Amino acid sequence: MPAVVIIGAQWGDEGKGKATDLLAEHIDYVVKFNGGNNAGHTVVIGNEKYALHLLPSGILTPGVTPVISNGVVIDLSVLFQEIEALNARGIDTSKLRVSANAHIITPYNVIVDKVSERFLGKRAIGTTGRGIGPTYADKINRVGIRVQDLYDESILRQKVEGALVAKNNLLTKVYNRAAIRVDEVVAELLGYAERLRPMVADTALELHTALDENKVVLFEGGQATMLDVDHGTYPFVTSSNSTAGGASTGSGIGPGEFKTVIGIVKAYTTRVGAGPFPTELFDENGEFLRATGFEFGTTTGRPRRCGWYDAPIARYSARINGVTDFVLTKLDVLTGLKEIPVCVAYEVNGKRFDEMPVSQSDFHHAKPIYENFPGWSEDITGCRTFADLPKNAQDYIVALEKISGARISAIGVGPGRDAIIVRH
Ligand code: 2SA
Ligand code: GDP
Ligand code: MG
Repeated sequence: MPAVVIIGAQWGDEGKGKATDLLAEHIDYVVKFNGGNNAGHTVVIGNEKYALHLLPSGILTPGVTPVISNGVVIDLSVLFQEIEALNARGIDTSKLRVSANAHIITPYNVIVDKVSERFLGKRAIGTTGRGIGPTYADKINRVGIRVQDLYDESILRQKVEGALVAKNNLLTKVYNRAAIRVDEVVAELLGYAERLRPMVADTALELHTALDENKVVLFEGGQATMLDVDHGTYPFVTSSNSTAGGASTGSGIGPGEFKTVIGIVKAYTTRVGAGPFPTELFDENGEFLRATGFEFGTTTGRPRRCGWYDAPIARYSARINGVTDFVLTKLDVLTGLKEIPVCVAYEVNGKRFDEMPVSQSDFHHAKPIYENFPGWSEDITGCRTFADLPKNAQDYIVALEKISGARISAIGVGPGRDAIIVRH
């Protein structure tokens, strides 16, 4: 399994951090290939809880080389804050490698993210306000600032000037804000250059070399399939490819290398931010899932929208990502429910859809068709084999596996690192 990809199969916060961290003991490199500090991975090790945003969660495992590859957008102030916070808790971050081609989230892109959301009003995406969308927009628009630009002051200045022409027009004429000064931005960015220099690398070359030497490289996706800019519920998505294909373009490793694609799927569904969500619950069951699963944003603290498991979405994710194995997380959160509904198909204007409708309007109006499964009341957090689980929990997993498009190879039964049942 030299190149392994982990992706979220729903709308994020499936517990990817825990799965990455679990596998990290077998791996040599962990690569963050998309997104930025919009991500939030909570990892619990013993009594210690770590919330990571920009750094890959594999950084917590001694001996692993963490890599931030070209597909990531980096807020340098957050990068150094996270490094310092981990160092203060005794975590070694000295092996971190950062791609020279990764794009930098500039201070003006954070401002543009926040003001443009405000101006969208009812049509706002509900972004994390971290400057992610505007930074990827600059990248695609070819006015982005890359890590390597920090080491050529005149190029950096030209690029910042270029990027600010349109931005300052927009900020002053449309958004009623003060213009941003080139000198201030350049000085701020240059302030990080020397600290960053030892980490800057040709990460694609380093990863190729590692794979040639049969090292195990884990690619850790941020956000999730339904938030992917191409395959998610556009425009209510993030601005990167958070599906398995993003691991290839976001790192410079050819698609043929990825033989194992692990989809992380929660035993129910959550979403943060705006956009369609057919199985969303507005009743006491939704409250139960939020409270029991502690469903609040790791980055922003926002309450997450909660709903039942959606099998057409799991199948869609299995297809889009080429999922070889699912890890089903948070099964313990369902303990105590008498009945557990699972969405098996949708109804839109009287018509049944067994798969995700391609039309966004149809998906906005999709009503879930549920099948009910009997619940269990036994505490399952101590279960470590499939056979330890109550019969109804076993049946629930077997039923999900049949309708989700790939085998369920592991099951999370609690937040702790060891609270997992490995089946395959
Ligand atoms: P952005 O900031 O441009 O990426 O926002 C666009 C949409 O993507 C969603 N998004 C997320 N959804 C779930 N989890 C994320 N990470 C944090 C977490 C979120 C938090 O782990 O809890 O703390 O609020 C994440 N990042 C982006 C976002 O909600 C928008 O719908
Ligand atoms: P990520 O964005 O996919 O990395 O997920 P987050 O870290 O944002 O959210 C997942 C949360 O669920 C974290 O607080 C984890 O500690 C927690 N978690 C992960 N697996 C399990 C599990 O099996 N059971 C329970 N109860 N919590 C879990
Ligand atoms: Mg998260």
